[in-house]
Amino acid sequence: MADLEEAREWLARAASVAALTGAGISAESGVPTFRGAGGLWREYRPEDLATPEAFARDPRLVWEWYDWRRQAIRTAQPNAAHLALVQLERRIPRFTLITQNVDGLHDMAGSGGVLKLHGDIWRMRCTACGAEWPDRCAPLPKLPPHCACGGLARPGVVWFGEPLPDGTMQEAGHAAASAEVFLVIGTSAVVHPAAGLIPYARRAGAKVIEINTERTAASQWVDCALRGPAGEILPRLI
Ligand code: BV8
Ligand code: ZN
Repeated sequence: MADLEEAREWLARAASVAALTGAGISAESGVPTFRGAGGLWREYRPEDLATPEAFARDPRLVWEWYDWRRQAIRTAQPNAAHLALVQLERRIPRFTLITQNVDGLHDMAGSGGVLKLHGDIWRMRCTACGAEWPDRCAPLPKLPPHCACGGLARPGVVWFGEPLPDGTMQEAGHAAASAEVFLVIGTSAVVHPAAGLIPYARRAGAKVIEINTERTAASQWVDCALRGPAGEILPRLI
């Protein structure tokens, strides 16, 4: 298992790098992770509410959860980990940032062309006419929100059981397959198909570096496991 110094050398020599981020990279910005202590809301688990079935059954309850999350992250700012990835993007000829997060903090930090596998909590989509639009109101004036056409609006995120946005996973797969170094940052690696990118990158020959406060389902695939908060480790790594 390689250490930080070796990982730094891999990055210094790499012409193509890809990074997969999860909720853990936003933890130091005060955004609750999914499976950590702050992830629970009332007595519900994300898997109970982030589904089309839950929304069809009780759109108001699902919107109460999203409105609570939007209020919780409205004032969140990118942390040193998000900013370190912006530095890396400027230095590496081919850099692709793939995120499972819906909080928009990578965009706010200045990352370009972020591949959002699971959508964006700051976008809405009409369930009737399909219109999509940005909305940063938190709290929302009315729950559930509606489209100008009168149709019920839903959060612009990918729920469990829903396919990922067209082309996004393909582009992420291409980036993982052509990466010399694949960074896995702040994800428990339990959600698919996102988590599948990690063994995929490894089999394609990438050096896989995991940055996480604890061991995860991906740890078996990594060449270098850097244990600790991403906000401290990433700036040292790059
Ligand atoms: C699909 C948007 C098919 C919504 C999210 C059985 C096996 C394999 C797969 C499945 C299965 N059964 C069902 C499936 C498929 C399912 C799935 O993977 N389920 C899981 C639960 C088993 N996947 C799907 O349904 C996907 N769609 O497969 O479609 C299909 C194809 C065609 C046609 C129809 C259907 C869709 C999945 C997308 C779900 N949406 N989010 C919303 O946000 O409200 S997923 C949700 O989990 C978030 O996006 C989140 O990012 C993601 C993953 O969680 P993590 O990011 O990893 O966060 P977590 O809290 O788990 O972990 C945080 C980590 O950070 C921890 O490791 C912690 O140690 C670490 N950490 C904490 N602090 C720090 C830190 N690290 C560093 N520094 C710190 N400071
Ligand atoms: Zn509409």
